[in-house]
Amino acid sequence: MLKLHFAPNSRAGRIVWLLEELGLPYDINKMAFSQEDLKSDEHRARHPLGRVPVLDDGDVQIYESGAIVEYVLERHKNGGLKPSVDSQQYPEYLQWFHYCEGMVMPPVNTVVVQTVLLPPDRRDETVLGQAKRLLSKALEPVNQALEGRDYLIGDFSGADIMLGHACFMSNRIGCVSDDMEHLKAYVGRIEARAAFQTAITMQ
Ligand SMILES: N[C@@H](CCC(=O)N[C@@H](CS)C(=O)NCC(=O)O)C(=O)O
Repeated sequence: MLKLHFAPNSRAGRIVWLLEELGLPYDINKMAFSQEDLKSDEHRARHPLGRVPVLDDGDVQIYESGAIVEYVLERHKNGGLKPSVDSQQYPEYLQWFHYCEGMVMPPVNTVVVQTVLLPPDRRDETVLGQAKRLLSKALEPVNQALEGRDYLIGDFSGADIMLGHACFMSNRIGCVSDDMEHLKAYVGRIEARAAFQTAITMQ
């Protein structure tokens, strides 16, 4: 049985979303999003930086949300929710899948650090402003790609689990402007998915 090490309001939600979309059974180790839980010796033995998500699958233990999504799709869904390697959609799938952690999440992290995680006296408005501008620029091509499409490569795929979740987070922190209409509509479609709702409300 798959076992997910989870904390609420984190990228671990991506893996709950994935497993729910796929209908795969799983156990869950719910931790608090706290130093006490995430930086415990027990959790650092799973992830050296004390982060989530981490997935156990028998003898396998794996971290990095993107790697976990790929692992589950290949090992447990026979390549489901991803286009075949020789299809036209495949390069785009790879691009948007990796654009998530490569381009969108770094400024999302900075915005969260500068607005929530740091105590007010250590926040820096300049750093926050730079991160918001960078995030807005990073989201513009996503908005354009979604014109006339329901999901990133047309059909719902693993790329949506990754980048769709990052778009949801960007919207939640107030960084998707109303003029990014395709992106706004996309976030709405994601939020309407039952599997996503299960993931995002899990505490
Ligand atoms: N690139 C990693 C990022 C993992 C990560 O930073 N997770 C955050 C939650 S979204 C975390 O565990 N933060 C706890 C901490 O920094 O102490 C992934 O995609 O899994």
